[in-house]
Amino acid sequence: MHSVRKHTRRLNPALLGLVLTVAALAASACYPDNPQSTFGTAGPVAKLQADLFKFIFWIAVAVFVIVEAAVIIFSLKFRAKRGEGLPEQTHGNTKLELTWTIIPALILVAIAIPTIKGIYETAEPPSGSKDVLEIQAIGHQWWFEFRYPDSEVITANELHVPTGRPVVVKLRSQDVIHSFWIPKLAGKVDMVPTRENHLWFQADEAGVYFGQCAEFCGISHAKMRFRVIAEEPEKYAAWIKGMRTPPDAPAGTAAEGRTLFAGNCSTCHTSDSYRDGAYAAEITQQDNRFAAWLANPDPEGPTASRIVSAPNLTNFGERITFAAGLRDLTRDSLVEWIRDPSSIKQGTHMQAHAAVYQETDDNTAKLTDVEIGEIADYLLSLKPGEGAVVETPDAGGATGAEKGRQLAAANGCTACHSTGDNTVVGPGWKGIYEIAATRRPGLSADAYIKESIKTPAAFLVPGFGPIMPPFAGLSDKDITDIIEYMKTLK
Ligand code: HEC
Ligand code: HEC
Ligand SMILES: [Cu+2]
Repeated sequence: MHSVRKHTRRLNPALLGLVLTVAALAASACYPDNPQSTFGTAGPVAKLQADLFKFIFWIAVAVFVIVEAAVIIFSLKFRAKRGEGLPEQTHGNTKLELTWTIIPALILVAIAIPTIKGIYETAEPPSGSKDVLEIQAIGHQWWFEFRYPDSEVITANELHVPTGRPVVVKLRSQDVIHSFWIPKLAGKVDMVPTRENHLWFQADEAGVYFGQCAEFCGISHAKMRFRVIAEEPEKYAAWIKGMRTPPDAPAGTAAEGRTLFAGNCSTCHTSDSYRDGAYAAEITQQDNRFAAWLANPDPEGPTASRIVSAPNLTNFGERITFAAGLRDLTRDSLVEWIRDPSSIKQGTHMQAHAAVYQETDDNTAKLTDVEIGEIADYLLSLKPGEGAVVETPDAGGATGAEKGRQLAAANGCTACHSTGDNTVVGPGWKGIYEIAATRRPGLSADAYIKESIKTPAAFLVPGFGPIMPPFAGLSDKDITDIIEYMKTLK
């Protein structure tokens, strides 16, 4: 007993070493060159936040040193001495109490002033800044979607921004609460379903910055990352132009891959947002899916159906990473992902919902190695081609049946409906106009088709479930064009 007590009283050098090592390791995360360190700031917003942190930190250090020093000095100086009785008992000291109330109040005021100023300065770019770029970021389990409304570009997980230009990011979520954070540039601000938050930042220097979801959002929360690619304005403009340029037709294995992709992957993934009208169509489709879920929440989450929101893969071959910043984009890593997404990221909605992973023993893709390689080759071939840029936006052009055909493709109708009489997900559209006239007594073919599009649940074709999302965003004119197109499908 005696020896044990003696032992614990001495400082154990091994333990001290361990504590110091762990502390040093933890502190090394603050090293400014670390990709997620908030100290190596690369723009005005992050700098403001870091400066405020340092200001408060040094005040806290001063308070700590003064208080601890007083505690030590007083306990040494006034400690009980042998033979002394109780010290003199006093109660209250107005002067002292006023002092230690006023000093902390002054310290809090000193902290509050720059903090409140900072809240305003991080909310909006300085007034008078011109040429502010607006981007929309949407959180999904477990990836980030980025939309550029001015250029009608949609992409995922890699946010391209021009250097030296303020960027306002509108933040939303289509499932749970996420948080948007780019340690070296700005953050964090929550992405909350059904409401819009925003933040702004500016990248002063070109570079690749790490982003991370900073609000626990499910099993793969830690694997929900992204990259900010800040580049000189000319390079940024070239990237936007590239995103509006279709790739050249794939050849060889990539051409085989395109067919496999269309059959297995394109129900969820869009890969052609350069097409006229594709930007609006993709957003309408997603918003409808989310609105339908909000109106009638499924306990399994907004992704209970077979079609879930998925990253837009337009010109995917240009990306440097994928799977929400988890892997560098290489053929090998892509093959690994397609074969078994959970080997890279657990719980993806891709593996949980895509037909190609269902009903196998280990949930790996029902595709041969050759087929998986072909799909990877196709995805890697998606780069801006030699063809012309598709100018944004073009409302004119096609009318009537041709416009209807384009609308059906752009809105994803053709992902579920074939033009033959076979079932893909919904009934085939062969002879649909004649069939429509007979479906609901009292409803004309036109009225029935309109109802089917706006409120599909009002009547279910026998043998089918309530899978079709409502397309509330289509105008009467659009529906007339779709009906014109349906009349041609005899
Ligand atoms: C049921 C809908 C669905 C289907 C079908 C589907 N995916 Fe996905 N895919 C997703 C979702 C959701 C994600 C995002 C996963 C994550 O990061 O959590 C994703 C992510 C990806 C990514 C990474 C994208 C990025 O921006 O980093 C690639 C590449 C990909 N899928 C390829 C495919 C291929 C190839 C197929 C066909 C074999 C396929 N997907 C089928 C839903 C789907
Ligand atoms: C997610 C798959 C899916 C998508 C996308 C989809 N539909 Fe459907 N559609 C269905 C299913 C399933 C049915 C049958 C059940 C029902 O009546 O709702 C159906 C039924 C219909 C019907 C009635 C068919 C009949 O034989 O009576 C019409 C018309 C229709 N869809 C039009 C469209 C149009 C136009 C679009 C695009 C704007 C579209 N659908 C998009 C799945 C889909
Ligand atoms: Cu998240």
